[in-house]
Amino acid sequence: MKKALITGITGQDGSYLTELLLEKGYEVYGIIRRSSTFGTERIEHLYQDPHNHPKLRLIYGDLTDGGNLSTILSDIQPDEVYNLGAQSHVRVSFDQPIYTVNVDALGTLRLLEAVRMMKKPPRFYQASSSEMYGKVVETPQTEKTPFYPRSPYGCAKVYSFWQTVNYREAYNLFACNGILFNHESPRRGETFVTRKITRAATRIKLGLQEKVYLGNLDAKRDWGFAGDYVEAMWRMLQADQPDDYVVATSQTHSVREFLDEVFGYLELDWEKYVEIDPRYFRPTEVDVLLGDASKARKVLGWLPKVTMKQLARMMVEADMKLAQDEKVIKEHRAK
Ligand code: NAP
Ligand code: G4F
Repeated sequence: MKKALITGITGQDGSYLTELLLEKGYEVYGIIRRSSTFGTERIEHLYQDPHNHPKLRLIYGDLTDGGNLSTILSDIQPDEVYNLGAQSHVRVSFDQPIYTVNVDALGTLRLLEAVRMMKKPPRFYQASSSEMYGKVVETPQTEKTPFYPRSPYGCAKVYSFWQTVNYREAYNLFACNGILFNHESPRRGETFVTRKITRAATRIKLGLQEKVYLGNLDAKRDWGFAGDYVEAMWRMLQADQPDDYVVATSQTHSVREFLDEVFGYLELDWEKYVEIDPRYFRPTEVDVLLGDASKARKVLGWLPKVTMKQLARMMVEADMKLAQDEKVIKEHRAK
């Protein structure tokens, strides 16, 4: 039975990847951070399922603690390591640049060092990002497009990208970068724009909220479904050779178009409910991202299955259930 270790297991991608690896018969180990609340909602259904015992195990750790990462690796001796842990919010990285770099850049280096020190180093996946292209120098973006990051987050991810390449070349590690374009799901964090919109629109539809405050509506993103994208991560670590791959849908849409799709599906006119709040503008913005995933298609046989329109509807339907539950609770309290 193969063993995988995942940092960021409690996040959106960590939860989908855990599902995928358990289905494939892996023993999955996840690093979680100690906090005063649980924070394991996204993997609760997997953890509570008796079929997964003892195949899913959670261990306390943190990307800021290199000694702890080494201990975890030598205790588990995993075959594959997926480094998904990060302070992943671009806007927040302007408020917390040093913390973001500590986790997203140095955290990767700490983990790579722990991997390198092992007698039998595991295969390594690094969660690289389309944010590295930033102020894009060509469209669409491929594995060969130069980086021009536009945020502390983007800069940290560029650092981790090159450390991963360097560890591959210097120490012959099987280390891969997945350059993933934006991917969303009903499990997306509620402060990212797609989920913020689907949460707000469904609550507005049920009379639970009146307005939603957003920033730049002209930004364009290549949005895919997280469930499709974790399959690409896994395929990278099963390939004959380690390499770097763009993972994207090759379609780009503006925030405005996403609003049209979501509010239109709910038969609402978003212009009546959306207000612009400059707090959500970024000091430097990434205006448009569009990926070319033809290498992943050719080498890994990977293709996205869900379009932006299907994704928006999937998220609306899930958030409508949440909003309905909230409405029942609200009405019950009012009695
Ligand atoms: P996410 O939902 O924000 O999850 C981030 C995960 O990292 C959480 O489990 C979080 O733990 C953990 N984490 C944060 N700080 C940590 C630390 N100091 N030590 C250990 N773990 C820490 O992010 P996601 O959307 O799943 O993305 C997964 C990875 O892919 C991230 O590295 C992100 O930067 C990258 N990425 C994402 C996208 C995208 O569109 N989603 C695109 C390209 C790249 P808590 O639950 O305790 O906070
Ligand atoms: O949803 P976002 O916050 O995602 P962003 O900045 O593209 O970053 C996400 O994707 C990256 C991959 O390219 C990941 F690496 C990263 O970890 C994260 O998952 O914002 C998308 C766009 C931006 O241009 C932003 O300015 O939406 C615009 N936007 C407009 N109003 C907003 C809002 N973004 C947020 N979060 N909140 C708003 O109210």
